[in-house]
Amino acid sequence: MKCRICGEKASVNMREHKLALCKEHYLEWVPAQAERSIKKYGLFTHDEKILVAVSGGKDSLSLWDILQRLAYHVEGLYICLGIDEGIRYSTESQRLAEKFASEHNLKLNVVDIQQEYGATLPQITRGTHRGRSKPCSVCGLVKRHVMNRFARDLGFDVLATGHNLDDEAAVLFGNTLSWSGEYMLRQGPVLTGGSGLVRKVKPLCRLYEREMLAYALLRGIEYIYEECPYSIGSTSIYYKELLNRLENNRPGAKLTFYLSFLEARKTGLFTEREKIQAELHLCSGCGQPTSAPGLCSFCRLMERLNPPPVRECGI
Ligand code: Q46
Ligand code: ZN
Ligand code: ZN
Repeated sequence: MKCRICGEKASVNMREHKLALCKEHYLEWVPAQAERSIKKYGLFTHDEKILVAVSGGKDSLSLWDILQRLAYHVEGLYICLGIDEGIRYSTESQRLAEKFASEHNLKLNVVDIQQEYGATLPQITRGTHRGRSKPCSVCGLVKRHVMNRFARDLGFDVLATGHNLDDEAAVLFGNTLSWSGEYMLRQGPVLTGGSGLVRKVKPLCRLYEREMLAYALLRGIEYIYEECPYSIGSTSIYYKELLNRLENNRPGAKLTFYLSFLEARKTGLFTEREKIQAELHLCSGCGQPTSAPGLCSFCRLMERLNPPPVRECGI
């Protein structure tokens, strides 16, 4: 297989695009694809301050790498969740995020949730619903809250995450199965900000997971290979496996699924009721955006974890 641009031996063959490229041209092609999404969906400009959520994994470190190569004004945020039973996932992923930052002379901000909120993610999960909450739903909630609060308080214009096409297609597949209109309306390359919510963007949303893997490997980015121990057996991994089987038989199916959804969404696919349900409110506790009026899920979670002291009745 030869590189379509220079005719040298190809390093990456993308059946989904009918395109093969050598290492040099592949490492140019990926940032160009990200830049195309940034422009097409109006994600951000060179004048804006961007915070990249960095987990130590291949996607977020590659995103950080790509944005600095494209000369955007970017800093990283690592959230230490304290998932350290067994493989010391948090310690190792933080070490790799810090290593990447220092090697590229980039600024990494770190929020340790144990220092900030008095408990690690496993402790928060055990302390809720008598330990029956799923770690990933608690984790998603905590990360969304911390990322938005940090970005808002430190004056960032935009929060960028490393979600790739496989992540987006899996979420869309799950939402489609139950036709969850309000969630589908909030899914996309950009979630507009305002009223306490910092704009959230996904510059890698059109790039396949294996394309990002190839980018990280060819760029020599050292990332955490181990998956988070809580991801084992998750629904999103199951959906990804199903979609991979589809993609194997029909290269490009995932991209078509996602892009067709984005097109269909523009044409009145959803009811007025779903549009109202998708609107955000401000939490009466922390002032951050929430899907329903009253306290947000994060504040309710923290309330359950640290209930107010029981008062003496005084009789
Ligand atoms: S870190 Fe958190 Fe993931 Fe681990 S607990 Fe689940 S959501 S799997 S991206
Ligand atoms: Zn080439
Ligand atoms: Zn709140």
